[in-house]
Amino acid sequence: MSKTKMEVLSLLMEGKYLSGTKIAEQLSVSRTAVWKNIQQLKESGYNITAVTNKGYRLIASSSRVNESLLAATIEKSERLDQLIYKKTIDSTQNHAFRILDQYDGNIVIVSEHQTDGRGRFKREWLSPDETGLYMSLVLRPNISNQNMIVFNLFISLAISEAIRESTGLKSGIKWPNDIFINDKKVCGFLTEVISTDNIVETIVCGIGININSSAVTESLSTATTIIDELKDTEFNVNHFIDVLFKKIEYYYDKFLTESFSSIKDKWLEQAIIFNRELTITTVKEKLRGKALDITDEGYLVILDGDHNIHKVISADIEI
Ligand code: BT5
Repeated sequence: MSKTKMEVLSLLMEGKYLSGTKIAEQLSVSRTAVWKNIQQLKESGYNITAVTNKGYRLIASSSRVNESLLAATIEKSERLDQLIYKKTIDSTQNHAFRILDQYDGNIVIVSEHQTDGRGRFKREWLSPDETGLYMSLVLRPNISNQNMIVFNLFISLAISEAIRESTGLKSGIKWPNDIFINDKKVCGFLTEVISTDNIVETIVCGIGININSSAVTESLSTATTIIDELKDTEFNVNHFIDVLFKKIEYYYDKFLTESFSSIKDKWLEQAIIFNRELTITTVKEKLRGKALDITDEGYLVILDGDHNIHKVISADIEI
């Protein structure tokens, strides 16, 4: 698909009416070029209507993942090379490990239903059908183990920014691997790596995002969904996916080329672990205290009740 066609599609993914003039302006192309690209998109099967005085609109269910829109999103990505979409799967994370040797380059596996979704430390990740977005990214960074430590900081900012930008909701980052809205978990992610001789060859990052309300998420008092939080405001999952992958790509690029300090201010702005009493469980100990800072190397600095400073690299945090 040509760059302009992908850009036109991307604008239309929001599901709203857009005039030819507006699209032409935003993409700095002529109105005729917009018209031609729309015709070609229609010929390739995209259902686009045109209404006088309103403009063009892409007709696609806004609550279900549309496979061809997802494919178009991945096709325009400069970092992601291969999409595997499965309506149902045991776990996108397990599938990633099964197939990662079959493809070179970066892969993304997306599903709408997992029968055996997992969190960290073999915990369960509830993934009922048609209620969430479950995906695993297989990335080949070729960096040292030391540089890997800050990966979750970049990914958490990508996810939280995508939620904020496409919904207007004030999501927040709960270090190390959750995204919260109104103090409830809307997304969890986990990062696993394959490394040899101190070099990370493969990252497998699994991301689970609760979209639609379900009996399962309702039964978890600590969980929420985007739709629950939005109440009656419209939400388009295909537009959200488009924004999410743009953010992931942007922050993955930054992760490869820049240090954490380049995004630290933005990250701190969205972090929800500061200025409150925390219970922190690491592999070594359980602490109560307050988070003071996060270092450029990705360590969280904790001040406990006895005024001792601890630097933790990974932990479970209760807020
Ligand atoms: C996580 O683990 O939060 C990482 C979850 C990663 C899930 C993705 S989905 C795509 C990919 N494929 C997989 O199989 N996994 C990844 P953790 O920090 O261990 O949190 C797990 C805990 O979150 C559980 O023990 C529950 O308390 C809670 N939980 C389970 N399902 C949830 C849900 N849908 N929403 C919110 N909280 C949930």
